[in-house]
Amino acid sequence: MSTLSSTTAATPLPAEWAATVTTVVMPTYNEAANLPTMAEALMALPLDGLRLLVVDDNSPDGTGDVAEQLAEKYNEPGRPRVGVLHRTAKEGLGRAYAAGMERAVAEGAAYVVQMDADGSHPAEKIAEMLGVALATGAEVVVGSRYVPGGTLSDAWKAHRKLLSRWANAYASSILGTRVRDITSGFNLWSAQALHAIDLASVDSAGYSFQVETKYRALKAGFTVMEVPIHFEDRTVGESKMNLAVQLESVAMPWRLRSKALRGGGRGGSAGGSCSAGGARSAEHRR
Ligand SMILES: Nc1nc2c(ncn2[C@@H]2O[C@H](COP(=O)(O)OP(=O)(O)OP(=O)(O)O)[C@@H](O)[C@H]2O)c(=O)[nH]1
Ligand SMILES: [Mg+2]
Repeated sequence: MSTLSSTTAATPLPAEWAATVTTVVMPTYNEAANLPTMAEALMALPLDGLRLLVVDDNSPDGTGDVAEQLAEKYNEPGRPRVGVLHRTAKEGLGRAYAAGMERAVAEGAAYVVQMDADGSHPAEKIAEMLGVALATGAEVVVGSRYVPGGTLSDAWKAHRKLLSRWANAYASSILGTRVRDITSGFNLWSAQALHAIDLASVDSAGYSFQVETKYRALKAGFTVMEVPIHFEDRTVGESKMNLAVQLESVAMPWRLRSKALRGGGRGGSAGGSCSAGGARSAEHRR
């Protein structure tokens, strides 16, 4: 099965596409040791329109200050490249994303990329994800571990791989979606799609934000595509995953489904997804 990654990864985007204002929104909590490396990798990409917005929840390790130093380092007169949204308390990944993505769009982003700060997501794939969105008109492009060509870190033990697979199958089967990596945290969104899904009303405080937002996009009739990525394990710093967050992730698909059944959903069925590798056909529902 052919994949776009093999043909487009090394091909630079046309200059006009590379100039598209694309903001990487990066939530951080105690990521001071990771953030400079992340910023360096992003700022080195051949994407003139790329910006980074760090959303820090007042990290005790001083990540917010590190982010300010990076803004000073990379911002140029008339060319803002790094911004920082300081929030006062740790409210969860989902809340940080909702605030950051809203800010990014308000500041003029045509596309927004969600990305962890711990090195798990490959920065060099952003150009490909943007290229897929611009070439196909897809409003959501998922960096996917579970389409052909997608891979997981060897550091992940078998039980963790199984758990991740299971979490995807669990959410997808309850919600009736066909996105293969609906739990992925590495996604590119058009500003139009973000506006339509109404970030302010998203229920998820934690990681289920990834599932809820994709589900809302599908229900609103937007096309979701998936491109394969390699997912690395965190090597520096600590995971913020905890029991409360996991329980929310278990409950959320049921909550979303019952809300949709009660008529609180946003329009059509949520099935459509399309692999950039050509594994599926796109289903537009507008
Ligand atoms: N602002 C903010 N960022 C958060 C919060 N929780 C997690 N993050 C960030 O969200 C990203 C993902 O968190 P991780 O702890 O790596 O979670 P994960 O990738 O699902 O779990 P691991 O596989 O264990 O790394 C990281 O950049 C975190 O710093 C939060 O409450 N607020
Ligand atoms: Mg992580």
